[in-house]
Amino acid sequence: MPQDYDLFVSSQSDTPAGAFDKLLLIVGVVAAAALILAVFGIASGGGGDSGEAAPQTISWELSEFSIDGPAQISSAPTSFQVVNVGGQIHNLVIEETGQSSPDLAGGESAVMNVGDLQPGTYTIFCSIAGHREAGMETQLVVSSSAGSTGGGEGHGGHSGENVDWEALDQAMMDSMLAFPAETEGLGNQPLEPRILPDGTKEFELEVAIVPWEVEPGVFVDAWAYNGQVPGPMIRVDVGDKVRVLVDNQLPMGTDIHWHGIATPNNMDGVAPLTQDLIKSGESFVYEFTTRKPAIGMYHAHHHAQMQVTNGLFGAFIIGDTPVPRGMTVSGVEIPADLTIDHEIPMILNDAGVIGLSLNGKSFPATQPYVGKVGDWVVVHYYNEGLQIHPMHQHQFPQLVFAKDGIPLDQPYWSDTVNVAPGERYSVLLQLEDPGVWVWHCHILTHVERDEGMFGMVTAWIVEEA
Ligand SMILES: [Cu+2]
Repeated sequence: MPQDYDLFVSSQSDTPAGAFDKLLLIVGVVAAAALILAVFGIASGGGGDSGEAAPQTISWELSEFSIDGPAQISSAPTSFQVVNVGGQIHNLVIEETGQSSPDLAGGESAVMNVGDLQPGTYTIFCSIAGHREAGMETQLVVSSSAGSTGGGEGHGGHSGENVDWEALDQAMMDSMLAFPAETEGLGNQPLEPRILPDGTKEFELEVAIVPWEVEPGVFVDAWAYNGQVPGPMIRVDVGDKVRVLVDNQLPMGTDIHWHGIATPNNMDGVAPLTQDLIKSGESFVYEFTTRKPAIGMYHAHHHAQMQVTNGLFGAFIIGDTPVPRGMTVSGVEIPADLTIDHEIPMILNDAGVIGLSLNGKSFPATQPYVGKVGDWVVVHYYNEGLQIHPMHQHQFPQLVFAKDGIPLDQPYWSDTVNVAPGERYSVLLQLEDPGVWVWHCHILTHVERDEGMFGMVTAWIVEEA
């Protein structure tokens, strides 16, 4: 497989003139779809003027650390649709009535039938320890159904009465037109080794907390290798002697596990079983000789639920994983002489301070990918998050040819590739048609919210050859 990172990096940074025109085109289509949805939403939202209060469904979004929903609703038979769009476990409790949703993991949702709430002011909070104090508390005013013309400020209600549908349309259009947005910092950058006299390839990783612009203007305290999220990409050959010097500048201990890569047991990176914890301010040297090709990753194994999701993950690729050149799969012949024009490691995350993201960025800060009609693309999906992500590529079917870096005897075509935590899928696709083609996780709350498009979305900008 050719090493194509120059092309990869440059295609990320230069967006050709005309890309925005193409974006405008798809935005037109999407606007039409949004209009249709809005019409259906109104049609199904109840809220007629007959005087009898129609049942209503109120949407709530839980995240770190806020509860987003309407400030005011009218008294009526009410259900709460509660969605956890964050990464940690949350719930929703109504203090005055004691009603509670189940505990929801990130991405989960539940419907609470709360009945006919009497007019008054209610306190809504999350009862997970510390979360209310951290900001997960809000007030809900329930007004009598006769006087329910006010409100309208709540953005999560969607009950059909006090929702500003036009504002929802506009928020989505604006968020999409903001793509691609420039932000500081780019992860996955190739890390050059120092070649020692005996041929050993030596890499240095400094582990520290750094400011990281996840989405435009939003900086988080990322836990990063060499100041990048994902950490720098390490690429070596089969049979290489590898040395990785780790300098821990975190406020706590850490270690590094080489996921999907064979190492001596004492290099597996699982403190305290295979090594001592690399304490704050300490360093450690990992040394191993690579045995076979791998689409591997490296990440912290100590308090990984926090360290990895906060950014301590990166791609580690060994040798060449063969692409099925010359093979015929489901009637489609893969050219024997194809050359790979773009090779893209795409690391998925959904939790910690980084949150729902592709390669450490949330839409519209995700990198656009630019190619020409006819180009062949290899993508390595990595999931370093806590949830499964069905990665959907518009227009171009993806030939899954390796799972966890292991070549498949029977590759298969898929337009949506499910990637579970810890998994890697390598896919081949060809950019067959010009235009802007979006590429995203298909769990819809991972890509869209009331404020518009965000999270796990990017796009191909395909030009005529
Ligand atoms: Cu997802």
